[in-house]
Amino acid sequence: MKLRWDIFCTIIDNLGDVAFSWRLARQLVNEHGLEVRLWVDDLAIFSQIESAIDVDEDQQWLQGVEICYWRKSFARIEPADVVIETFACTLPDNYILAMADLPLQPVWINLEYLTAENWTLDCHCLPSFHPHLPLKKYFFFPGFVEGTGGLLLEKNLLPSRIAFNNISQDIFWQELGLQSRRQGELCISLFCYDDAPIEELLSAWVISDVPIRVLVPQHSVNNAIGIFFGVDLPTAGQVLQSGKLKVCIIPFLEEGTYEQLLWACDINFVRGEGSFVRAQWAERAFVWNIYPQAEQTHRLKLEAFLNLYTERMPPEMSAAVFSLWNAWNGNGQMANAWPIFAAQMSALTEYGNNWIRQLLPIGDLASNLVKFSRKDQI
Ligand code: TRH
Repeated sequence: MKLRWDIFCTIIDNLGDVAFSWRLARQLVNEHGLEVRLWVDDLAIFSQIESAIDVDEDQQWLQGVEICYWRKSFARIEPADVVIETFACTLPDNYILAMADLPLQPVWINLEYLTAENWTLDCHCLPSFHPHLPLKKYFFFPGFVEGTGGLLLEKNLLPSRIAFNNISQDIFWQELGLQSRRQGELCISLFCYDDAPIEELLSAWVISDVPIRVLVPQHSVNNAIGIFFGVDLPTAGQVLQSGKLKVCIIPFLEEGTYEQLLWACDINFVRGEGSFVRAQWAERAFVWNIYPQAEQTHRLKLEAFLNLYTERMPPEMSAAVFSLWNAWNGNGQMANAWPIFAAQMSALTEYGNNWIRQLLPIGDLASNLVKFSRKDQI
């Protein structure tokens, strides 16, 4: 009999949480043959990353996953064998009571946010006991080193990326309604938060030595781009030009197409968690805009990742990465940092391959979760 998993996801803001949960759910079905029910509390936001979602349906099947609308008034149901609460979302009370009533406790996992901070190694897989019910919940930390849960990586991702050759790239640009890239042109994708120093970055690009084509999937940052070029809010299809810089606004892409954008560009500016991880598998130079948190705790996260990612880099490459990433996250001058970073681009692409080889032995997050859920001691 197939093991049943329930994944619970609340959408706080943005798209990252649901994009992550949806990716995990599909991988558990496709690669591990599990029966997965995904509970999401906002189908409208979900439909922004998965256009096949019917926002009016409380229950629907998509790509082998049962998707359920997580209403506040949650009917009592039979819990699954493995229960995942993503990012410490709070499970419905009557679901928790139903878990406690089962003769065999489900494996209950709180799947945490991604961070490279060392303390996660001490907490990964630790149980926490419910104060008054016979239940325990395990903490599971995604991560970049052995002793963590690893990162989401589908079996076919790296082979698909390798198969994405020059011909596929040309087709990709055509389908976006854009010309193939010109000789010597630098292609950059841009996805970031509103508070990133966009104006400074665009100014540095305008005076670049080489032509730069920037692809911006439609999102809130378009406002800042419009202000920079002195035009009204730019929309998909618009191309804005100044000096060496050409900014192409493209639609917000379907997930698989966004993946190809990351593969087709030389440098990817990414944010949050999802695009940040996918940029690493793309094996390209990338720049991370971290999700801002209260009391600046994101600064520690940024520093922890930078230390780990640059650990095996030569000093000048590491300095270039530190300086641009810090500036992009509000701590430094983009004008100084950009040309130094750009000069390291080819070396960074090569380094991207070393980095992936460092990540692969950890195993992928979905497989690690499945292994953990089957462990005898649980
Ligand atoms: O949307 P985000 O800012 O999500 C964030 C983070 O996950 C953060 O950790 C979390 O706490 C916060 O939400 C609430 O950025 P992220 O994580 O990159 O998610 C965006 C998803 O959208 C990612 O899976 C890539 C995908 N995407 C597309 O499918 N098409 C596109 O065109 C673009 C730009 C992104």
